[in-house]
Amino acid sequence: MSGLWRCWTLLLLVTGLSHGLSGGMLHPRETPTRELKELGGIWSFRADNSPERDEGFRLQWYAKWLRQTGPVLDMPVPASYNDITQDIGLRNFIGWVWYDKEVWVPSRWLENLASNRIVLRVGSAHYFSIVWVNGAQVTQHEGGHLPFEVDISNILKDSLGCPCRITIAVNNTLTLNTLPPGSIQFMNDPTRYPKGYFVQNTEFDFFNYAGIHRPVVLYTTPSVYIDDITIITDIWESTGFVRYEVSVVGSDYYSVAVTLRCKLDQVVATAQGAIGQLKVANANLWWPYLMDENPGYLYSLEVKINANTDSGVCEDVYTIPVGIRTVRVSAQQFLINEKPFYFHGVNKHEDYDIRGKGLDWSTIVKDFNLLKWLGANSFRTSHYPYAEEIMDLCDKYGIVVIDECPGVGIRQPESFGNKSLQHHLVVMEELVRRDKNRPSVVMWSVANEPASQLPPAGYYFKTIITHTKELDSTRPVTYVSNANFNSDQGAPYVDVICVNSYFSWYHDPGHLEVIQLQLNNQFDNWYDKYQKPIIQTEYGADTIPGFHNDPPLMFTEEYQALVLKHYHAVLDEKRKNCVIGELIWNFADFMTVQSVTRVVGNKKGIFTRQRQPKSAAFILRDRYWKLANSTGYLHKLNV
Ligand code: BDP
Repeated sequence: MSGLWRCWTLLLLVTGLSHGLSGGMLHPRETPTRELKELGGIWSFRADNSPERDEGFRLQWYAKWLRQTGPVLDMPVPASYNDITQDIGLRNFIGWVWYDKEVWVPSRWLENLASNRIVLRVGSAHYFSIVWVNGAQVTQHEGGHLPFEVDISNILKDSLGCPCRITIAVNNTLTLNTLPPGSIQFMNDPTRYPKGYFVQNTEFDFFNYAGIHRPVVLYTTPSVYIDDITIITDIWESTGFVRYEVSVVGSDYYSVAVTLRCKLDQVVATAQGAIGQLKVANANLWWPYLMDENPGYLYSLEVKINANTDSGVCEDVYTIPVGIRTVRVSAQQFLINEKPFYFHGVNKHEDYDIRGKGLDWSTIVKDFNLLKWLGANSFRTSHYPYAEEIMDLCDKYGIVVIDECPGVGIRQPESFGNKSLQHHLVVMEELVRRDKNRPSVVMWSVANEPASQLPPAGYYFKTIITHTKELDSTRPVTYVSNANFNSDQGAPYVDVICVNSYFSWYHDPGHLEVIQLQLNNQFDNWYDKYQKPIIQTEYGADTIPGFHNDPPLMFTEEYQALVLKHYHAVLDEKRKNCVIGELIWNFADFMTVQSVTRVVGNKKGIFTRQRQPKSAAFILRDRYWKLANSTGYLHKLNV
């Protein structure tokens, strides 16, 4: 076992991962009682290139400014570090990298620590993170796509007048028990590889970008504060119901008042108490994009608490958007507000050119504009949870989301063992905790293309799906399969069958003429066996923009267009009974590991990585608007 590996495993043992979550994970917002300070921008950065990747820990890089430990780079946050420099070594780096930043915490925050808390929150950092403030370790987190936070008030109590040093070490090493899984392979043949040479193997098809990917912020709350809010909505005739539960930390003696306002800021309902229900007469429902002239209608729920503390009355206010809608699955339909919903959308990636997976507002807004242009009403967060900033816009625009956890590439038997399972359960807890109140999220996906034909997959997926339903009884749960319908062990437990297939690409490459036969059989087989609605969650073809050939050849724009047309012919027949959706693979080209089947990344996008359309984008656009029209809602929009 090498040092790198040991370093990683030991850390997990020493620090002891906690299972079962406590507390909420509300998105930090400014309110009359809360302030927020963004810590984005340039951070100091240093990769630990020591053979064991342990120099930073041995020499305690967290105990001083990183620049005092050796040479540092300027690194943007949020961003992946891989493509920022010209250094191929950093692009492919595996192990610990270190970030630090000097932060001035506002004096008034520090002067009010008796009645206020200061919380440090990281939107996401890939994959394992340890955080120090002024040299003291304050938290750690496993998992690259979900937020974590820590109350740092105590550490800061003597910091008035001094800058504060925030240090974050991030390790991108994946093991067979991480999500996604991966493994380090040491190349021990001295005639072919230098001493200590290793590579990281993964079984998922996107580049393992790493670093601090989402915003790092400091925010305040009063010492008695709203820790979590859970909202469940229902509809009866024209009345909407908003059930809420507020959890408060810091005191047992408090009162809760909630106020629901419509878009015009008028109060539509109020209630008192930590648990309750609001009734909204003639409710404006939350509808998906293209199903109503006002898609994504959001009310706003203001939660206000008052508590008696030693230092007087303490008030906290938090406001959360609320979409009133229901979701239900029948044998042949996916119903939103009891109306059949057909998913015509895309799979995406968080993949933004040189920023890698770092949050980037321009790309986010451009992508939503392209989705609207395309007439897409939905996407799957393939293959990991996306930034909260993206999810906010899905809620706002009515873009329906299948919210997928990072359970991608679960292919090795060890990744179905108890250790992996326990971690997967925690990840689902974190995901549901973060996204449970989002109207746009209509289904959870616990995995993509696992080796679900393996015997332990049955127990594994039964356990995860059952647990997810216990966490959230209001949404269906699925995972995405590419296994044979007869041998898939987890399919009995899903609510919707989600299948990926690449006929005429990975199977029978070049043979467009077999698509329709094979696709018909695929749907018939799954439906006959399970009588559950089916989504074609992936289909597509790699296409180099500007490559043309007629008759169509693989990799040309003509070939991609024809793959789509053959799939669409079958989908049009099957959506009359069992098929409830189609999601193209992929919205845009994206970066992958280097391999002989990837030409500077995966080229199955209907848009390039720079978001320019290939021919297929126009075909899909034509189709999606027609599909929207056929649902009968579009006439209201006059389009
Ligand atoms: C599917 C995977 C997806 C890949 C795609 C492809 O789910 O992540 O990118 O194939 O190969 O099997 O393009």
